[in-house]
Amino acid sequence: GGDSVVLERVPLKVKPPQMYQVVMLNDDYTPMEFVVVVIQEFFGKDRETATQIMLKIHLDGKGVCGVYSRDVASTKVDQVMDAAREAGHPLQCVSEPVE
Ligand code: NFA
Repeated sequence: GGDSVVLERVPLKVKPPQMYQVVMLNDDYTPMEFVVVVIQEFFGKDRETATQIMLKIHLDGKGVCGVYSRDVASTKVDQVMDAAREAGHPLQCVSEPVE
C-alpha cells in the first residue's frame, strides 16, 4: 500500500441465527400411533421419546417436537402437514421463534 496507509482488520460480528420450535397441536381425531410415527420419521426421535412427546401433546394441548433454523423448521411443518393431509388426519403443527 501507499505511505502511511494502515489497513485494520475489523472484527466481523456474527450472531447465532434465531431458532424456531416446531410445535405440534392436539386434536380429537388423529390416532396416537400416527403421531408417534410422524415424530419418529420427521424429527429423528426413537419410539420411546416420540411416545413421550405425543402423550405430552395429548395431555397439554401442544408440545415441541424439535428446534431448528427457520428454513428447516418450516420444512418440518410442511412435511408433517403434508403427511397428515395425505392420511386424512387433522393434525396441525406450527413453527415459532424461541424466546
Ligand atoms: N388426541 C389424539 C387422540 O386421542 C391423539 C393426538 C396426540 C393427536 C397428539 C394429536 C397430537 N387420538
